[in-house]
Amino acid sequence: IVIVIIAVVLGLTLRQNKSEFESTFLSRCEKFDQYDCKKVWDAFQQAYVNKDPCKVPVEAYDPLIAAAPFKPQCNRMMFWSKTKDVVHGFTEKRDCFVTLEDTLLGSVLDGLTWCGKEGSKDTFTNGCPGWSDCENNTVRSFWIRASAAFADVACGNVTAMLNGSINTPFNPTSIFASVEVPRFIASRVKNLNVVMVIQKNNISNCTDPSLKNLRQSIDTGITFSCKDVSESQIQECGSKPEIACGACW
Ligand code: N1C
Repeated sequence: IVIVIIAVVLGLTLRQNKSEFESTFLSRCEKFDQYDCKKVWDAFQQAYVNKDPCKVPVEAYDPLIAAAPFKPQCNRMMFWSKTKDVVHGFTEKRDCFVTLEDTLLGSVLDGLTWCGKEGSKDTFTNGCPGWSDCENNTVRSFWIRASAAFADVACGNVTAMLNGSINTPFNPTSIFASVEVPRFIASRVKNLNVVMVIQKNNISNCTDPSLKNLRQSIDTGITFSCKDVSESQIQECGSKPEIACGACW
């Protein structure tokens, strides 16, 4: 009996408690059916655990993408750059578009920071490198890999919301420009429709020179359009379900 008690106590103290991060990951994951969240968690962890957080290449997340692949949702896929709040304010209310954050991996990791450490099998949420502290950082490599996989399945009419309140709405250093647009291929994607979000103090619109770069960088065969739409019009459509998705702008 004494031995059994000692064994149980030892086992309990040695067993690592689920971290808050893992709990968040699993509870967000479990909102999606048809996925084995424990498997997804394991595939996720292997990408960065026990590694220098600045030495996690984009490919480290390949097994994670394979464990939770993206399904194409033709004519409904929404991309964005510097317009996250407007986009999600809209997509939360209306079932018109699917963003990366509506997929399992995007929703599970949205807003989170994580990294590993050499010589440790834990996940840390403090002291992780920032977005531009080093090239191959844990969080940035994830978003690049996930965005690439999401763009790889884009098909039909693709929508992108860009920000008319900044100097360069189509910025070559953004994930949208550097990772997603180059993956839109004419055999899958018919049109790229840009919605330029116009606020009161907008400084650019569809005539901005950076949009010419976008038009020129898309695969030949994909048609391009750009429409200036006020933020209030997007919000109005978000709150009026009687307006058809296709009639929002
Ligand atoms: O660099 P960005 O914009 O152009 O990236 C946005 C682009 C979208 O189309 C998404 O599909 O890339 C995808 N994406 C996300 O879905 C996402 N969710 C949260 C890219 N980054 C994402 N984040 C965080 O936003 C990420 O941690 C990073 O800090 C920003 C990048 O957004 P951006 O510069 O506005």
